[in-house]
Amino acid sequence: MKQDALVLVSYGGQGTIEFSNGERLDCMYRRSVGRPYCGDRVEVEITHGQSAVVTRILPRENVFVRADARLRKQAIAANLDQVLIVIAPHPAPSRDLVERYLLAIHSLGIQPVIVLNKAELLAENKYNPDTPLGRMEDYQKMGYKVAHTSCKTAPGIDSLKPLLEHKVNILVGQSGVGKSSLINSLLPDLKIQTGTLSRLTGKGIHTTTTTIMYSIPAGGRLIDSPGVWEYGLWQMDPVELASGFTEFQPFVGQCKFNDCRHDHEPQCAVRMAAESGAVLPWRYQSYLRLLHQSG
Ligand SMILES: Nc1nc2c(ncn2[C@@H]2O[C@H](COP(=O)(O)OP(=O)(O)OP(=O)(O)O)[C@@H](O)[C@H]2O)c(=O)[nH]1
Ligand SMILES: [Mg+2]
Ligand SMILES: [Zn+2]
Repeated sequence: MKQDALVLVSYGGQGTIEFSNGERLDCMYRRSVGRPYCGDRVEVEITHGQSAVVTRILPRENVFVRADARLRKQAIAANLDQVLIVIAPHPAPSRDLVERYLLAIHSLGIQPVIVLNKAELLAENKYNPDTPLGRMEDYQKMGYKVAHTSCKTAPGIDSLKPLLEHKVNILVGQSGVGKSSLINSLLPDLKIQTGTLSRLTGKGIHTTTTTIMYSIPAGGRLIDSPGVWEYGLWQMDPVELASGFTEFQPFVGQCKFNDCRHDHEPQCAVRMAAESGAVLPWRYQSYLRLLHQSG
């Protein structure tokens, strides 16, 4: 018998799937079919009532990837609606981390939310305003959804809740910013959910090593992912890079040269916009760093 299912978690050669009636089952992969990702919709063959094999991976709407040191794409999860970029005062975000994520999310055509967790530490810690922590208002003005959260105290997680419902969301960000803690706070039945995911220990807080999809009681999904030190972007050409800086768009057509990289070219409208303040200078500086890194 063949049935469609959703992949909740994917290990080496096997994973846990969920059927439309909510039932969960461990299943095996076949080399010929390939390895599905968390969030993949698959067709499975069930034999003897209990053992399942993935026979087909259904077409993907998108795949969220990161690039490794050799710029090869590594899949994290598939079929997403929204990516929550989680940052915190501690560990402090690296300089272009948010921009890297925003570029990747833009290229997938899905929605970002920038979440500043451990927000209660902002008041205590003196932080450099010229870092992502000091730019939440700028992001909001640019039209991005932002949320300040704390898993320990005020402001809590209530502002985040309504942004997630009925969507497939993934939490990404540096290790230790509180992605798993947010999931813990957002999902009251997390223990029950982890209980049905066979390989998970559920032994409290520890570094996440596997990407796992949970259900939001009100509808929708929430995916936890392992933390990164730096989010690696794949090779992007200047056009793809600039298109991810959406506020540059009114200016890119006004550059003197069609193939302007918006760097040192004469009469570059983007650079002039940054000089006049029409584009935030720190965003332009970030663009230049990413441009030079992408070769
Ligand atoms: N002060 C404070 N600490 C928090 C908050 N949220 C999480 N923490 C703490 O931060 C530490 C790391 O939290 P995790 O939820 O494991 O972080 P993570 O992002 O899942 O880390 P990885 O799984 O390694 O990627 C834990 O000690 C949490 O108790 C918060 O809002 N405020
Ligand atoms: Mg975690
Ligand atoms: Zn230009």
